[in-house]
Amino acid sequence: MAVTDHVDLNGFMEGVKKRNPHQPEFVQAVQEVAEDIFDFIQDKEEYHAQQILRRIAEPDRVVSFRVCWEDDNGNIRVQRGWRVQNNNAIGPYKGGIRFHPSVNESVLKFLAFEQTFKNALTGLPMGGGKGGANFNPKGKSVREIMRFCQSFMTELYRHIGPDVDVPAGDIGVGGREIGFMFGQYKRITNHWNGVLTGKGLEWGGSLIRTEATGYGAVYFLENMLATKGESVAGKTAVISGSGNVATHAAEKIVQLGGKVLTLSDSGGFIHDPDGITQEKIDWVKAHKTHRRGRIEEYVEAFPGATFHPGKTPWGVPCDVALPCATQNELLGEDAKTLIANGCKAVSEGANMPTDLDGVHAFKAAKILYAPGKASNAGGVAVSGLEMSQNSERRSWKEEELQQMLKDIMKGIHDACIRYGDQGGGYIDYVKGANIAGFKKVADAMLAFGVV
Ligand code: NDP
Ligand code: 2IT
Repeated sequence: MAVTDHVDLNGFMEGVKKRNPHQPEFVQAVQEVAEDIFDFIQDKEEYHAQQILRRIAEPDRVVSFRVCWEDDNGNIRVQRGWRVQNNNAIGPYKGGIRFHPSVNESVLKFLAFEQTFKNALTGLPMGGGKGGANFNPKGKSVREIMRFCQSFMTELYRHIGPDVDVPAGDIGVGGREIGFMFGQYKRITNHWNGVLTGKGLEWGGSLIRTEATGYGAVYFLENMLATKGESVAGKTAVISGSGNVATHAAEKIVQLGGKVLTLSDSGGFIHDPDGITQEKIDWVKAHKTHRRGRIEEYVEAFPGATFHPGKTPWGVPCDVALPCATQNELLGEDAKTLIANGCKAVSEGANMPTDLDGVHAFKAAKILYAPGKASNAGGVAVSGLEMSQNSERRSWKEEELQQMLKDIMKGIHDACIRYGDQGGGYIDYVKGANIAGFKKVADAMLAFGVV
């Protein structure tokens, strides 16, 4: 009798839960994928026999390490760092680094798992990984951030490399932190290479990498709306977050003629019924640089707006919604509220911002709903283009990169239609993204045999 977890979805998920106790985010991410993949592989014996999903849901390795650093008062502080290398079937591990107090192994395993499918969807040769630390950059001095980044890289460097694993930014890690980490990598190894992406333009970075995730999420939204003969122009948008992804998503919505009503941070959300214009977005970007300001201060600068402490923005009526802050920030009830208020489309800028109840609600209502692994892939896609430019030792022009980003987002949209078209004008983008991402990785794994 075949030994297999692939008996049925429930049996498979029981095994995942048992092997990953106390890792709810990881279990949630696997469940969302498994719900679609079990349907798809039902009549595909090879995927069962080779235990492909079971293998993708077991990281190649999880490296966990101590990160010591000294704060400005001379206290020795100890943080925990990780790099989760989930799967390198189609290319070197690739994925961001997150610095946030909520970081733990479950969060990074879910992110590395999601990244595996996302990176496959871009069409570029990148495997899936993610890393980070339970370090809180808020309120830290620049020198403290530098010392932390250097200490983090002093361990991480031995696990990464331009053909091995290429980290980038994520929550709490932007260009400044990538600079500190790249400097330390170079100092330890004496190698100048494309080991990190999201680098500064003067030292190997790519044009439009900073903007790519937010812009890409709006390009994906445009592609979805186009299937209904509609566009972003004239639409009202509710956006959460006020970091890299949220501000650039807002910027692209404004450029395409939409009206942005909200932004948020962990303190609450602001609602600006007059619309958050480019000038106001520039204010937010400057204000939130290096996580110094709070979004609530927006209402002092722009008195037409209101601040709603401790709340998420999903109750504000809108045509389109873009969750761009963090995981599980949009719950089942929020999804129902958005649907009841007439929201037509949701494009996720964050990773897994919608919980499973919310995903099921969007699917049941058959609205245009794009999961992060499809709609926020623009960031890692331009990271992939940064890797190519580093290998080529040259820099491509902005127009070329803009076009490539648009083409990649369109390619992901096409892939979602290929596997997610349910007939009757409904496209299940979750299913489409899961199957298209899975198939590419799975077929590569089949070619390699049991390794
Ligand atoms: P930033 O650090 O630039 O901004 C994060 C934003 O989200 C801040 O407004 C922050 O608020 C808010 N936030 C973070 N954690 C929480 C929380 N627990 N509750 C409420 N709000 C929170 O990160 P990014 O914009 O880069 O990342 C945002 C999301 O996009 C993440 O899910 C990330 O994984 C995803 N993503 C990022 C990509 C990139 O290229 N940067 C690529 C693809 C996905 P506060 O300031 O109060 O902490
Ligand atoms: O979640 C993500 O895709 C990112 N944080 C970007 C990863 C990358 O390698 O650019």
